[in-house]
Amino acid sequence: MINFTKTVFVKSAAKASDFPTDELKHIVLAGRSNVGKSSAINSLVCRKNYARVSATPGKTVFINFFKVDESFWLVDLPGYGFAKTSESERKRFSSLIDEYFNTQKKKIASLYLLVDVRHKPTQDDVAMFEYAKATGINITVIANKTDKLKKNEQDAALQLVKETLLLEDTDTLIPFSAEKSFNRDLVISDMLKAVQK
Ligand SMILES: Nc1nc2c(ncn2[C@@H]2O[C@H](COP(=O)(O)OP(=O)(O)OP(=O)(O)O)[C@@H](O)[C@H]2O)c(=O)[nH]1
Ligand SMILES: [Mg+2]
Repeated sequence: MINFTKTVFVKSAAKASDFPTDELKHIVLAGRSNVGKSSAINSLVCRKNYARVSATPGKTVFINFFKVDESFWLVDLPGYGFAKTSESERKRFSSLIDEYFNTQKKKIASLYLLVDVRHKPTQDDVAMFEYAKATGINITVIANKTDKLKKNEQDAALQLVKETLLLEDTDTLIPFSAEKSFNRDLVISDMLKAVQK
């Protein structure tokens, strides 16, 4: 059984030549800046402040590679859609992300698209979802920050995520809270299934 608490941070990649060259599979976390990708990694590995968590969004500007129990790569992509990022910075990391997908696609076991359960998914979220579908990348949607909603608000919020991303019955949507580690086990078992396939 792969043990998530045996995770080590290996490197931050600023360019394609920094990407891992081994054959281990990749589990990728993608989503808007501030949605909680780094926090989700902290929750999964049971450590606080392991993956960098920023109060100011747009801080993860490199692709961070964590190796889980010598078994697969957990990949923290820089968040998109942060308005205050300069045009040149935005271009730099969107080309970094493009390069990542173009060169690593075959190794991606699954992509986890994090969305903020409180908000309608953005155009960028829809584009990321469609990209994964069109490329044949296995995708799971994680609706993060459920702790910020009341129980009776959650169903409608999840429904809005489903409708906006045009999820089909075969797609997986997991309500999650990185803050409270709600559904951590479910996310982990989904990831392990993808890696072991
Ligand atoms: N209440 C609550 N806050 C959360 C949750 N997940 C993340 N946050 C907060 O949201 C903010 C952004 O979290 P990050 O994990 O840095 O987000 P990110 O997606 O890695 O952001 P970038 O690195 O900029 O792309 C931080 O203040 C977190 O504490 C959650 O499940 N619940
Ligand atoms: Mg981050």
